Amino acid sequence: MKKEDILNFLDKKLDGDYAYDMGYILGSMCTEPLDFGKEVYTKYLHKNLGDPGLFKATADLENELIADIGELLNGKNIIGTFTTGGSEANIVAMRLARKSRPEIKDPEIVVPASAHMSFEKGADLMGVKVRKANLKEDFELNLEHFESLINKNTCGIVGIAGTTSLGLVDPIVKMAKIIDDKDIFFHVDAAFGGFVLPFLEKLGHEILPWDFRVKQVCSITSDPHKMGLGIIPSGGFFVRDASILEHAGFEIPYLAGGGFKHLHIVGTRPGGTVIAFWAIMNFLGIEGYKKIVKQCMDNTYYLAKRISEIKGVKLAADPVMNVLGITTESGRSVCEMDNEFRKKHWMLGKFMDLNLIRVVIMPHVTREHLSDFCVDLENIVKNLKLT
Ligand code: 0PR
Repeated sequence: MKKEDILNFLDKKLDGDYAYDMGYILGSMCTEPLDFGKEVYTKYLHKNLGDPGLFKATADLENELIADIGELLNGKNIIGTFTTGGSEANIVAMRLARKSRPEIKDPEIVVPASAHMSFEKGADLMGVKVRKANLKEDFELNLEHFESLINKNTCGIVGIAGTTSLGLVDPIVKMAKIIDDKDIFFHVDAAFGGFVLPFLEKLGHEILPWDFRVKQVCSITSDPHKMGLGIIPSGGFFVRDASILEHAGFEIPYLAGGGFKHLHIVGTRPGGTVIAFWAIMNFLGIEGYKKIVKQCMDNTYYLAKRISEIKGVKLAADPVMNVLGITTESGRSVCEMDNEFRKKHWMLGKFMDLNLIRVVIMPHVTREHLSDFCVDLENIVKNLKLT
């Protein structure tokens, strides 16, 4: 085929996808990467960090960027690596937890019931048991139940800073106290919150410590491809100190650039996304991210207010970050509501276990999109007789 025909074919074929700027994507934690980042990415997309000896300068840049983001997470000399996303970062963390206690025959990790599916995936891969702590009525973690699940087989615990369903932050300091005198690996999943919470704090929001300020926290997931506006796929895994990684790497001796220890699940791994994220972070700076987070929060509060004015539905919880849960006042299932929204093209997240519809107010979501959404919400509530 000719290049022109191929491009025309692809344009037509892919027109069937939803685009972030259509306004309908209200349930995604990804967004349009920053244009400047795309430009940088296309220039460097051949770099392979799976063989870092060939791309030493890219590997250096990765380490510098990790340390910079580590500072944003209130750590010093933080090390780590970029991954394909939060799932890979969480699975790597689980592996480190498991490795940290080789004497445990039947290892377990304790997670809040709100933990992301990636922990189940990791557990399935590694033969680790996941014990899930209940949430309270208000969707916060039931700390007593959490504590009761910790036993001699517990090799790791997980706290979440920005839950997938509601963007809530677990009581990380209290969780840390529970394991203070125990040899248990503490991982914080801030895949979504990692590029929201630091800027919310700088905007004056009161957030309890959740990051490397809490000395028991060993590692953190924080993803560029969510609120960092990075290229898809790019996740981030941050570790407090090098000793944690000592026994965790897989030596690959035959690499063209020289032997290297792999920590990842993948081998070949993009350098372009990392370079692009270095560019994005340096271009936006703290002020740029603060502006983006503020705009997302202003839109979140706008939607929260509009929902509170509609009889029949209510917020599942007060928003901490730019994630909102909508539920019915009567307790009726949100499934029909979700179906009606889908008929009108609104792409939301449906959480059956919590009976809520999730809206993620990403940078691509505008006030106009939300206003249109509320008109449909009002009609759907009326038609379904939810009032
Ligand atoms: N940890 C948390 C707290 C998450 O919310 C997610 C994903 C992950 C880890 C895993 O991250 P990766 O998907 O990068 O591996 N949260 C979103 C979710 O499952 C992912 C997502 C993104 C879903 C875009 C839909 C979508 O359109 O809801």
